[in-house]
Amino acid sequence: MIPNAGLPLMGPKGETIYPETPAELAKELSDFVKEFGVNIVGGCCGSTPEHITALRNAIDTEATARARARAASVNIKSERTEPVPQDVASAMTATPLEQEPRPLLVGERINSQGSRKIKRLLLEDNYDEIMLVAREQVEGGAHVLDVCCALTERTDEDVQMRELVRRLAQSVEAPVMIDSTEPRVMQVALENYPGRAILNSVHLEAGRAKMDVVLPLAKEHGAAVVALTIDEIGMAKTAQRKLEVAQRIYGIVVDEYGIPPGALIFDDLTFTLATGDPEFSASAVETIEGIRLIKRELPGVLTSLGVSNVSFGLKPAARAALNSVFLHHCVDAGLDAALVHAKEITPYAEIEPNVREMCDDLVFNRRPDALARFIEHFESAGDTQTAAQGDTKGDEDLPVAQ
Ligand code: THG
Repeated sequence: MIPNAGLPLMGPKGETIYPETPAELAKELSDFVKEFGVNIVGGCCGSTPEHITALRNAIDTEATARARARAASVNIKSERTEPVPQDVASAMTATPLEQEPRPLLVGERINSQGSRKIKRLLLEDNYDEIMLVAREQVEGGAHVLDVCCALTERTDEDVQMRELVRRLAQSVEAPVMIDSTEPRVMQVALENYPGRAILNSVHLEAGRAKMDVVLPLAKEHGAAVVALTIDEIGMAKTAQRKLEVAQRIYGIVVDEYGIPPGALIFDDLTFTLATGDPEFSASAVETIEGIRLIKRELPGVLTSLGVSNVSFGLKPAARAALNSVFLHHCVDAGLDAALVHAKEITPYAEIEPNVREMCDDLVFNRRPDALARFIEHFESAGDTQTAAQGDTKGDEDLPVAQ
């Protein structure tokens, strides 16, 4: 509610007078906050800095009262108990994090560590061409764009990130996901992005210290947050451990910082199935079950995955098939968002039944020779099935070490 400071009156010289005092406006509006749980208040015509100061003071009192009531587990009248679905936003549009149908597709290509082409363009400060990659992804179906510009060759990640989010805000509709390990880079991005972004990511790898730096930024800017299921012991590998780490993170993000559960997105991590390492042969199943557990035990939160990780090291055609099949099963388990190369995702039903079955064998770890059969199939298929190959030429098609 953003009302005038009372109904305007005409003064003796014909001037407009708004009669409500700061105290009156503050009282009126804070009553709406207290009684009806109104979330946004402000002043319109006739309100002065004094009106807003009085309002702020009244609301702060109310916020403190609510926090006390919450701590004492008193359910005050206006407190909402149902998780509220959250949107993210660019300068042009709002995008629900909960897409119907799922998942929210997050374009993965603007990534200095996941694309040789982007790495080269960033080294050249060629932002115009990066914007073309951005638009191409949106045309290919991406709802949100992940943006990572970390480079070992440069020390100005914050400067490049600022330039990227400013340009993205002007030239693409899709909101951004800020992919950085540096809180300073996240801060610069949030301060320069005229929308509601997603931060990618927080975790507990070195304890909670970093979360205590990043979460206040998320709170200040209203950002949504991706949280990886990593703690001091390392990356959680079983579904149960993924849930345990997620529960601990939930306690910090939602209970302590008051970030809504609908703006907390758990990435329960997936590893490549391409190595044949027995330690990881059940990793995709654990990831799928982790998604199911997190969705069941932590109502209102969302889940996300860097889907392409599952196929690192395989040939492009094999990757496209495996990524698509894996994504399908994750979505079945409740996955809400997926970092993908949107245009290379093939609907499950359109994948050849024998390929689908080989992918299922590999994903669900159903037979010891699953990887060998899968690789063999794509070796013999040669390069005729490379419809989903990268969009670059020469060595830019080669895998990038992560
Ligand atoms: N979770 C979260 N964020 C993430 C990841 C995750 N961000 C980074 C990454 N993982 C997701 N992004 C990518 C980007 C590219 C690729 C995979 C994941 C990729 N690139 C090709 C390669 O390396 O072979 C293409 C290389 C090229 O074009 O040069 O596969 O898991 N929260």
